[in-house]
Amino acid sequence: MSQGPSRFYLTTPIYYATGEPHIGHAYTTFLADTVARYHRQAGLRVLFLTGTDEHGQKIQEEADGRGMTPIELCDEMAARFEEAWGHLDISYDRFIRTTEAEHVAVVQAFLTRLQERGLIYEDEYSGWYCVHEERYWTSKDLTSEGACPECNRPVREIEEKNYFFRMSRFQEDLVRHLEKNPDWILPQSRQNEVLGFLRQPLSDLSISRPRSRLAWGVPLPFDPEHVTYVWVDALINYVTASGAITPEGEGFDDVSGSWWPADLHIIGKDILTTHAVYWPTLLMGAGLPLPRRILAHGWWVAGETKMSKSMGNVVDPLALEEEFGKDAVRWYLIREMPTGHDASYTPERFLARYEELANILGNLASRVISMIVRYRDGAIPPAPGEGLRAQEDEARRRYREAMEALRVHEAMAAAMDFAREANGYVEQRQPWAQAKEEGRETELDETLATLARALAALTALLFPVMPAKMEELSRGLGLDEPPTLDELGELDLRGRRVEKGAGLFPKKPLEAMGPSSS
Ligand code: ME8
Repeated sequence: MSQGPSRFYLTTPIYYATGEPHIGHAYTTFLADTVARYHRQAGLRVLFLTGTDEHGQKIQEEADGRGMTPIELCDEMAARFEEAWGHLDISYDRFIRTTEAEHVAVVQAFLTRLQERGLIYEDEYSGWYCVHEERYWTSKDLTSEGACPECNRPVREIEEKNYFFRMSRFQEDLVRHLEKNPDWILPQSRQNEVLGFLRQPLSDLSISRPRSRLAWGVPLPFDPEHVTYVWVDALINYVTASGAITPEGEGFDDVSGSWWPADLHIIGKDILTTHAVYWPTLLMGAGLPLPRRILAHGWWVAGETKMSKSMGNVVDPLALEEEFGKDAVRWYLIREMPTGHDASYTPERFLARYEELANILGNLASRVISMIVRYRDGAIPPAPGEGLRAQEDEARRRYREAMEALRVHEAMAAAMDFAREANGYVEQRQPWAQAKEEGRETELDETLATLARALAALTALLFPVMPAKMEELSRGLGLDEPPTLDELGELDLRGRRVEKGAGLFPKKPLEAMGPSSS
């Protein structure tokens, strides 16, 4: 069904069902959506997975605090995420919830497999636990104040019987895998970080909690008095959704015919260790192939500080969307953050990126369509339209190269540079002068055909990041939908009727950013 180069399986993290989707979740999900749409446009069959992480102490405590049962909270939050993603045009193929029966069965099958291979043992655990990160820490991991090294929150001391996975056995195999695949984790700095981490001896991984302390989880198949550690449960979602393992536990020895292994896990850098150390060693333990690539992107900060719910400084993407439209929010987040690095959210930068859309792309589209209406009665002239062909080819080359290397912001910059060149071409050709002077009809035809073609190329390049606006623009050019990059080669626009729209990106004042911007 889904082996070989004609398929692409990509995932986002599954987000905790404890709070509303915020701009950080939206960024990861937009990035994945852009990559998914790019691959679909290139003719690949795509499985794009997202979902919610619904077990563990964090969920249990949040539900208790709200006077709800955990499943009531999860039902409400999963619906909230699905609604937000639907609203923001996320083209996911599968939304997984870790409370689904199929997933619970696959987690149990996975653990049974590890158990049968002699990789699970029982021992006393004593150490520290951070509920917010759902992570175990040793004393030497903690900050000098004795807090969680990841989020700086207080940690709890734990002493209990746990089951452990023999993660340490796979340390050497993992180092070898990283050395053999220098681009396994992008950006490179994250790959180095993981290699650095693996210079210390790797300990075994606690994979369970006693039911007496935490009931909200997947019972261990070999000891129902314990539930599965939520990170182990959560990571396995990627295999569940691939269809590799049946609920009866079949499939470990042959994943062909399923979507496994994933081509790309997109995550934030906060969850690098769980994805680049726990996950591959668990897969090695189960005898399953590893994901082909991991992209660990950077962090959105507000001014100088990390954006987080507890800091009260998270930006609500849906509020921005109401004022500026979803594609402007998608554009800002994808274009502004150099993929893999941190970026700071400011209302001024948001507006600057919006103006880029309005002044360069929106302006080009409205000028070109208006001139075709005024000078050629709304029909794209039957001229070759080759005036910007070299620039277009170069933009496509840069765009493809950047997308394949997952430098998505650079791909978008290449598209926008091409729009700038098209505006420059208008200035240089001066179609209004060509229209006024006798005998320049052929020249004017060529100018307008070239510009119409440039716009069509822009709809192809920008569709993955701004699907709704690029569909609107392609309809304005008399096309049913944006062409794919491959279709551009043979695109014939001659005689197509253009249509003036309402303006793609209406001008907005700074005040539109809300009170915080003044
Ligand atoms: O960690 N900037 O879920 P989560 C950029 N359930 N990205 C951000 C961000 C920010 N300020 N804040 C959040 C979990 N993110 C686990 C995952 S996967 C098997 C289990 C994004 O709800 C980023 O992708 O805390 C980060 O990795 C993810 O949200 C964490 O989401």
